[in-house]
Amino acid sequence: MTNKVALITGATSGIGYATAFEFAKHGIHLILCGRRLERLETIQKDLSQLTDVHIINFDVRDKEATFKGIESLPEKFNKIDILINNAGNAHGLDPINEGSIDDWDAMMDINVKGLLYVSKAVIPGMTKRKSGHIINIGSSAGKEVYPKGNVYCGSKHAVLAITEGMRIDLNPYGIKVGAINPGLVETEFSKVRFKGDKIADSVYRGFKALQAEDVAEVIYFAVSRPPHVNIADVLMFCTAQANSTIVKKENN
Ligand code: NDP
Ligand code: 8X3
Repeated sequence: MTNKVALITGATSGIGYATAFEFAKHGIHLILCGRRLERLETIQKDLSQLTDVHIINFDVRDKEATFKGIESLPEKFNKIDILINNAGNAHGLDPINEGSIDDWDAMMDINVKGLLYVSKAVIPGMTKRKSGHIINIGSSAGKEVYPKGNVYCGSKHAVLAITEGMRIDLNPYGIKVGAINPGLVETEFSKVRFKGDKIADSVYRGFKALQAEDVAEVIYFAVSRPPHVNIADVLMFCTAQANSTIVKKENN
């Protein structure tokens, strides 16, 4: 994998950061994206001991900044072999009749439209070179709708549909496309969803949730398969989780 270049969105925490670290261990050159510049700079400093790292600081909702950041990559990083569309979050957990429009906008704009903007900027290089690998981070919420999950589940169902569409349309170019869909992963996800620590701290209590590193290992497995193998779709849960609503907790 040495000398391959991977662009990872949402690399400042959770699954994106763990994937950056996993890729760095295997010598993959990294373009790391996110909104929190200080974190990007710290991660760049740390991972530069393992591989070459370039950072781009933009909000995936900002079309112009997204295109500008990706179009102005230095020569060494401008041939992207692997795109990990990971940036995203849930915002709120409310019945549809009580949901916040700002939360809905955030989820559709980041999880769906942001993924499209980044892909639109990266795909031309891949089609030109007739090679590349795109992994979209979906969710079990993209396969199953749970109570109050409405718009987040909708955004992740869209990610899965877009993944399948990409795989079909990019098939003539030999580009691999797949989705990795985790269940509950203990990251900053719930802090964002519930706007702070109070509720978030209880989400992963009483069972061992997936850790970001567990997902990163599966992502690395997918990108390190031989040229004829494409991992098209993975659903992964922690052992305690059976589906979106059934989780075996210690006090059950
Ligand atoms: P985190 O909150 O830890 O990480 C989210 C990442 O996305 C951060 O790096 C954040 O960076 C970035 N991000 C969020 N909004 C934007 C934006 N507008 N522009 C650019 N970057 C953004 O959560 P996870 O690691 O858990 O989430 C990563 C992905 O995994 C998401 O797509 C999520 O839906 C999915 N997922 C998570 C699960 C879970 O239970 N945790 C389960 C299944 C899927 P910054 O704030 O610096 O911009
Ligand atoms: C994150 C998993 O169950 O919180 O995508 O929606 S869940």
